[in-house]
Amino acid sequence: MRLGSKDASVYVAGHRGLVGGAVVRALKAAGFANLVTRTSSELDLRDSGAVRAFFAQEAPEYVVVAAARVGGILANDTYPADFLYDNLAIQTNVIREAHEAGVKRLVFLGSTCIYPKLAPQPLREEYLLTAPLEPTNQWYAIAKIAGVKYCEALRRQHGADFVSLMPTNLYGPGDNFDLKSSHVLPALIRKFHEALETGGPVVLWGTGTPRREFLYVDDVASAVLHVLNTPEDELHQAAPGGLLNIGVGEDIEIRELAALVAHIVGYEGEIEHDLSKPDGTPRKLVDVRRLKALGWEAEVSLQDGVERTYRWFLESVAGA
Ligand code: GFB
Repeated sequence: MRLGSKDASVYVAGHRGLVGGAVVRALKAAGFANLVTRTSSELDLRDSGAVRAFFAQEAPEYVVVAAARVGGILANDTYPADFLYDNLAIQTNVIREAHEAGVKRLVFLGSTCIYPKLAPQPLREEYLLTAPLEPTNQWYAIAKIAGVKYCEALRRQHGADFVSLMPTNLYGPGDNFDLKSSHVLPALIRKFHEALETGGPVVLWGTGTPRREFLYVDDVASAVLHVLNTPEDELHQAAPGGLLNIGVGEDIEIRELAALVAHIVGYEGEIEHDLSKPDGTPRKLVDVRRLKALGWEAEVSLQDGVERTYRWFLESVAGA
């Protein structure tokens, strides 16, 4: 059932993360005051008993599952067991207990790495499970596919109004800027910023030829709100299995992204490549027709989003 009244209680799992934080900001800005949150030290979402007790106590009406173990290509490749187990445990507990507690609508967030490595572009929702995955993040992808399928199974078996949203690569204020575990965009902001001091060179991982699509985190939050607000029949017609992509509809080569970030930061020195690091999937541009048909579109351009994120980095990370 769609989110109607501003008094509805909404549980945002993972509210301290990049996406969860943006969803909370967007809900508050839209006038929703009855928000339920827990930090990971207050509630370990991998603990099924604790999650059950939490749902019994709070009985939220709506749930956004933005809690996950996430990271860039190297973190995914280095900690496969953690990425697989933590994500399976978190999402299984939250989705199951939300269903048991009679939650009216649940939005499960994943990533477009659920689609096959060499799937045709742009990636349509129906390409799920049609070919092998990208090896570096297959562990994370398999966990997220299980979450998508669990929501779909609950819809099918019990009529649960649970949907899955798969955003493309995300970035924005609140991102992880740690060079070992981060995604490419925050890594490049940090590397170019630090190279202003050291003089460079800046070292990019891989060949720089893979293409990626980048979505500003406030746009994801607006998509989540849009889906929470969409009437059931429209939502089910647009996304029969309950799966929807979120993206901007255009991508960019990593080396072009590096040039853009260098320009915004003001770095003019050398750029080198570390070819011992993986490239990952060559391309993952998403098809956003389903969400567009429901009336949603991304608003923040890459240039604008990187500028905003660099400002946040200067205030909150570099200046901290
Ligand atoms: O963002 P990223 O780590 O993850 O890397 P994926 C994207 C591309 O940027 C890869 C290159 O081709 C990297 O080799 N790259 C260049 C760098 N320099 C850097 C750098 O300094 N740091 C990083 N991190 N990359 C992740 C998945 O894949 O995307 C996750 O592993 C998830 O599971 C996420 O799906 C959205 O786009 O390759």
